Amino acid sequence: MKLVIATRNPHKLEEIKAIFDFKGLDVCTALDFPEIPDTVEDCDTLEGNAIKKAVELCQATGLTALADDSGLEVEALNDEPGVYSARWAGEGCTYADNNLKLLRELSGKDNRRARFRTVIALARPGKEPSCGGAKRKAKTATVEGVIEGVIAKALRGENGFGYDPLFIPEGYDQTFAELSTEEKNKISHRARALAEASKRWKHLWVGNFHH
Ligand code: ITT
Repeated sequence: MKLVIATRNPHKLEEIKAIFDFKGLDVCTALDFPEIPDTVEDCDTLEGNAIKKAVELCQATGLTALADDSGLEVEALNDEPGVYSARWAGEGCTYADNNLKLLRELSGKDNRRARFRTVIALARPGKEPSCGGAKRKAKTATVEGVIEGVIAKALRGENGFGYDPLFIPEGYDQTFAELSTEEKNKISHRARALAEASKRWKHLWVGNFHH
């Protein structure tokens, strides 16, 4: 079965490819379809955006599509930036801009608890309508992964991406950016969601040989 991963974020792709068991799958990514426009992530939930990304790519390619939408939820900020994590400091902002904004917003606050959440959506091609022109249908499902932690008082570490230099996972002293890639990929929100995805959906592409 051919599966397309609905992201052009190289950091996310690297993590997904390192964690997920793609045995039995012929895998490609949104980078293999440069002519297909990026999904506008305008839903107000991670789940909505993950489904939208997966469905659009599934419909455009006719392939089964897997999409990840992730965000950082900070308790003292009413779970912001959440679904707005990528562009929190403004359109075209960098990871550094977002991290500086986070430090600013939390300065003087005692509660630094936060969690990373990933929702993964799978969209499978449904039956194509017999007359041309109409969009292909898609069947969807989602799984989720969460890791709790706290926000550090200063940026630490060079690994990972995004808010990693500020996120200290529960039970650790180091930030995600100070842990090795292997260590992050064992415990992260994305790893947990991908483990669940593999458990839930593996039967779609592995086995069935004996039936
Ligand atoms: P795609 O939509 O193309 O997949 P994206 O960068 O927009 O890429 P998300 O919407 O899922 O990805 O993620 C929103 C932001 O959340 C992302 O830009 C990072 O700043 C942050 N983020 C997501 N996963 C992260 C992780 O594992 N570590 C640190 N920050 C992360």
